[in-house]
Amino acid sequence: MRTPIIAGNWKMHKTVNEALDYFASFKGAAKEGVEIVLCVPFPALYPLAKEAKGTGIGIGAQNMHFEEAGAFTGEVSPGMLTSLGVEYVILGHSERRTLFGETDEAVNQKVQAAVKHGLTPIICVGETLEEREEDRTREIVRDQVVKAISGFRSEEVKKMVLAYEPVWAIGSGKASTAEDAQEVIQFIRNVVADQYDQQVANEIRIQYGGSVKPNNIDSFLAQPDIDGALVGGASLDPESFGQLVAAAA
Ligand code: G2H
Repeated sequence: MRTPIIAGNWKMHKTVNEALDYFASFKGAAKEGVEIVLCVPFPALYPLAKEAKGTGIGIGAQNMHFEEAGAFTGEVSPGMLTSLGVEYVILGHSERRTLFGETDEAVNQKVQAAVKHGLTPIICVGETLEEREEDRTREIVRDQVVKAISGFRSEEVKKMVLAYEPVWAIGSGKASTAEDAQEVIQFIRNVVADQYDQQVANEIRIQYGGSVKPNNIDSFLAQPDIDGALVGGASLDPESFGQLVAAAA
């Protein structure tokens, strides 16, 4: 019932030429029944959005400011993204939260701005290793989800994408087990049901992210509440990312 969504998060990798070379070999990977998104660094957005037209592959940014315009040196607004043909934006990635001080309140403001501009937000939540060891995973994740998605209409929430990314699994090669990820993602779905209603919870897509690779993606996709993956390292190579897309088709 929910279309799986496989999103690549290139983080701060690839020049424009490298991005174009990648896209040339990747574009044939588009498959029926799976939504594919490439979230690339700002300079590559325009050239890739132009190339991606009509291929069935969506292009996303990895961050943005929530204001329309103004004296915010170094920032990019939602309207600037949509003017390039960008359709998605990752918000609240743990690297933004920990390295750049992004708060839950800022994430909520960014989600509001994304929705207003018709961008699909991919909202990341997840606990640190310390929080997991203190048995606070549910409390942390619940708090992040509630704050990020508060103040919307049900119709808007249904179209959002959530990504559960345990911080300890990011780029560490140490993925969560599929069963543990399922448990937390089912919990997140219940949080959405509490905040809105069961129908919204049934329709919103929730990805797993954190060291997803071609050799472990099947176990995640086999879980009833996991609707795809947000992939960092393994999205940098067009062949492995193509394998991840094929696994979801
Ligand atoms: C988590 C993920 C992409 P990786 O940050 O969002 O990265 O797959 O390299 O763990």
